[in-house]
Amino acid sequence: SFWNRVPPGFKRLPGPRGYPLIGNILDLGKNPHLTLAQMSEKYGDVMLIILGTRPILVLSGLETIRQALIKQGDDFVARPDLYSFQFIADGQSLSFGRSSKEAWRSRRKLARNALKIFSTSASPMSSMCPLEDSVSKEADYLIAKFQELMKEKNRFEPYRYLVISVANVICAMCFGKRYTHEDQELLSMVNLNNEFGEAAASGNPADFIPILKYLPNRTMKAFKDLNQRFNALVQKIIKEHYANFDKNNIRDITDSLIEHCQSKNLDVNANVQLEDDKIVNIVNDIFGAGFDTVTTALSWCLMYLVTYPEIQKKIQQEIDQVLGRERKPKLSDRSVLHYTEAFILEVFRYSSFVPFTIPHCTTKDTVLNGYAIPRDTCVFVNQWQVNHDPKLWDNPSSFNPERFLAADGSGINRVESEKVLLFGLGKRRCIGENIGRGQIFLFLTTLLQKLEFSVCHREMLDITPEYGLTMKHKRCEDFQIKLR
Ligand code: HEM
Ligand code: HJJ
Repeated sequence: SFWNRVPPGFKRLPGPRGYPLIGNILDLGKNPHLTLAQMSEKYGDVMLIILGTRPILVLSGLETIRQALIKQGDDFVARPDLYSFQFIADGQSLSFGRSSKEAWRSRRKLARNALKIFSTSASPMSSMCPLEDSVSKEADYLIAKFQELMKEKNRFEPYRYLVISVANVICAMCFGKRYTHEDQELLSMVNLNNEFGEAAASGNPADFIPILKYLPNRTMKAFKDLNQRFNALVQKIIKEHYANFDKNNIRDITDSLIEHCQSKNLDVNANVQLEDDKIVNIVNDIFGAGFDTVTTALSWCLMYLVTYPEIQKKIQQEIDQVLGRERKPKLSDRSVLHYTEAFILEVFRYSSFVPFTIPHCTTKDTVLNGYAIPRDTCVFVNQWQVNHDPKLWDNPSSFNPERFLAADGSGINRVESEKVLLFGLGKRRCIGENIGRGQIFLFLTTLLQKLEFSVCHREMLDITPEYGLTMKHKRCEDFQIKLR
């Protein structure tokens, strides 16, 4: 194969030897992010593994990843054609799909614009920004719900309620709609045990071992079902939007995408013509990414708050000092609540709950760190490795928010905070980063201003991440709250 014929003048890509037909798939084990981080110590920042019979380039090290995704961004901008991705939004997903570069670029731009209009830019109707408005409302409902649950059962599992509250924020932006905590239609979609993240994770065996497509496979079955239900729900909501569409009253992101479909026919300069459904189904990705990532992040925040009560106290002291007990947090408070920001950054770094980016793919033959890399090579980017690299961090395995505070007490240490890699980099980097960070900050501060979190059996807390596109912890039924 190509891989045995290294072009003259180039080094052979380093990596472990694999078995015939399966390559290194069994070497990955249950925690590919840990295994590949460990392997990178031996083989370096650019290494080659084989999954099934497919060569995979694995990137580690912040500088190497910056070189690939930023400086050589065009060479690494595509997505590979993986089996599991064809089930996401019928293979038409903005994030996982393989449309032409031009089509992807204009869809990405549409998505960014829509997000900007319906998140943080002030609407003419309200003096507040929609994100602040909507998180404030949902967090208040959540506080009331937690109190109710304490009265009924004296302990509860928070994820199941958190996910509805977070989904409601993105639902308001996408669909102008909100659901109750008991709504079965939404719950069946969002209150899952990572059926999406398991199948969409880097290194899913079904993507690399052809025969697994034909054998019964619980992960893939659940994944296909979920995507079908997800698409059906979004399609239904889109239909309703078409039925009541009024171009003089654009209510939400779905309306703004429909409006674009109707006006694009006049846009003779557009370099690509997208079909209408490829425009409107952008909401699939925004909604899916929007609830899953933010809920996971907040859920990790709660786990670390109850694991480290003294850290929770410090955050609350900062909130008391800056906001007091009554004033609602605003996005602008992010620049003042330094310790809270440091805590969120440390949750991002330490949990690294998005251990790999979505896989990338090379668009042409290229060279990275002196290694020749052919066109159409699948690339895994190990974010977890960067966030735990002993070359970058003091004591990477200790949970310590203070590492992000500037020594002179002036705020967040920019150099340290910019080393945290969780949203990808370059042309494919997350388009929801600002909304995600903002929403996490607003939920967390609103909850901690009013509530103190604890668990009844702290010695039994299990905060081991379970591998996936987004990593979750086991559900914990032992949460308790006290009104402050
Ligand atoms: C892509 C992380 C929140 C929308 C990504 C990627 C990562 C990521 C790692 C892949 C980058 C790559 O492939 O190189 C996160 C984290 C979040 C978050 C950690 C929260 C803490 C959000 C939110 C939205 C969103 C709130 C939407 C409102 C997207 C989309 C893509 C993406 C559409 C695909 C971009 C593309 O392929 O061009 N995100 N995300 N994300 N994210 Fe996020
Ligand atoms: C989805 C399209 C979905 C989820 C999530 C749970 C789009 C975390 C990283 C990137 C975020 C990008 C996206 C994540 C998944 C979709 C998306 C769809 C169902 C889902 C690295 O978003 O049709 O269905 O269930």
